[in-house]
Amino acid sequence: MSAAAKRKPAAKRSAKKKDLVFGLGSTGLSIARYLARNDINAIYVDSRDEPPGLAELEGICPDAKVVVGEIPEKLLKQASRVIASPGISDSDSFLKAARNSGVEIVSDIEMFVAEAQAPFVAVTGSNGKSTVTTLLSLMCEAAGKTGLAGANLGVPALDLLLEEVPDYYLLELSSFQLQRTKNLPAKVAVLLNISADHLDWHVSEEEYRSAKYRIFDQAEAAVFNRADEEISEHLPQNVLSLSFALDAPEDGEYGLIEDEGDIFLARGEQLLLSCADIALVGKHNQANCLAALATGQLIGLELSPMLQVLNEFPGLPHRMQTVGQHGGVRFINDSKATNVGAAIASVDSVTGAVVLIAGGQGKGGDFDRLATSTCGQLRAVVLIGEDAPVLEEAFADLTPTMRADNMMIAVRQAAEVAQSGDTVLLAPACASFDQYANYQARGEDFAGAVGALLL
Ligand code: UMA
Ligand code: ADP
Repeated sequence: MSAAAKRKPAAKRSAKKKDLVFGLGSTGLSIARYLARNDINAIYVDSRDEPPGLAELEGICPDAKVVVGEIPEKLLKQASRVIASPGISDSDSFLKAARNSGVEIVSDIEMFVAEAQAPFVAVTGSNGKSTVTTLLSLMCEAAGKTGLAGANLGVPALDLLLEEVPDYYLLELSSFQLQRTKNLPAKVAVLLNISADHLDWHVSEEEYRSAKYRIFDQAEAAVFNRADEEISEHLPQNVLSLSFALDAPEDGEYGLIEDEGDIFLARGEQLLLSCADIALVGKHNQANCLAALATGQLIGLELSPMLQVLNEFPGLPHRMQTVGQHGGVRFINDSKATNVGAAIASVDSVTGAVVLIAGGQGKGGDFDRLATSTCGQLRAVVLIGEDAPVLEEAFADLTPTMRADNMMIAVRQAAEVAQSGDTVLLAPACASFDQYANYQARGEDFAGAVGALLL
């Protein structure tokens, strides 16, 4: 079906009722750009009094109706459907009212899928999504294909349609986006791992996991983590699938093999690359590399350029980045470790004792698990942010804890307690929004504080 034919229902809808776009962050603006270039008039709403995208929205569609702050439910009478930003949870009162009135709620991903003129790879998981999506983008480039990466990472999905049609779209998808997307016929669906997260958005861990499994629903092929039995149980039947894990692989699957004292990434019995030659740090990143190789195989990328990428890519900013070294102590910024699973992987990937800086908005995370899994390696924990008391309780009797009012104090306290050979690691296990605009700002604050300390 042509793109114009597919758009027809939306154009028809606009004659009577309109799309109602809920949320004026980066997703909302990408939806506005998409609707404006298709001459579709919409209503724009945001529950914040001063949403971040307001001024830009005026430039995109100056005549559109915009409502901010309290959103009257009667607006739903004019709405053909609500296109909701991912950060707004289903428990939001306006979305509840929409559901009660029978107004359909959709995601920008649903709209993207209806328009995309190239196959797409969909990547999800609790952790490692951005790393794997970026590896795939670099691997495509190295292998002479075009791969456009976006969605939860960087460019919102609908803005990818502004670029020339690539060989593959590479979509990083969050559980929020997956939960609201019915139609997702991925060329390859990749599920990296699942550990509890976002329990302030999802009503239960079960709902969070179910959202992740949706990635497989209509996929042509799947890449999955065989170490998680529950993931294996949700694999679609009768589709091509490749597994990865950190154990020795069966024929054709991806894993690790030890050979003459070295550990290698391997496919079946074939040794591909020594782990010592991977630029990324940590066991979790070996898993990410294996997932990217399996996915690359399924989209027809040649092996040798893919391995070259693994040899060279040092990782994205704010993920296991060394930002300073002093008196035998290394300072690592892993601000993107925003949940318990990530922070455990982060501590595990460091050799020697760790002084951990953690805290922020806990999102209902299981901090007892964090404390018991890491305490053997921790010299101390410095706690920041609004959920510091909850973390303090979890670490009590296991690891010495300290509280810090800001990052500068946290870094100073951590440096004082660290001994030569230790690592001071920012892996907060929490979202940053109580103290910062985002995880990047938190990571920059940490790097700045380390820089000031070492002056
Ligand atoms: N909000 C309101 N009222 C509104 C609209 C939003 O209070 O009317 C709040 C939300 O509750 C949320 C915040 O504003 O706390 C931002 O939400 P949003 O969905 O409007 O944000 P966008 O700017 O559109 O960014 C979203 C993703 N954000 C979230 O899912 C929270 C971005 O992922 C994504 O890059 C972007 O769309 C483009 O697709 C960020 C993220 O933190 C990186 N994602 C989570 C994660 O990776 O853990 C899932
Ligand atoms: P996401 O996009 O899913 O948040 P990233 O690739 O940005 O994932 O990595 C975020 C953090 O998650 C990293 O800094 C690291 O602490 C942790 N992490 C990355 N990959 C994995 C993995 N495969 N398993 C567990 N933790 C991981």
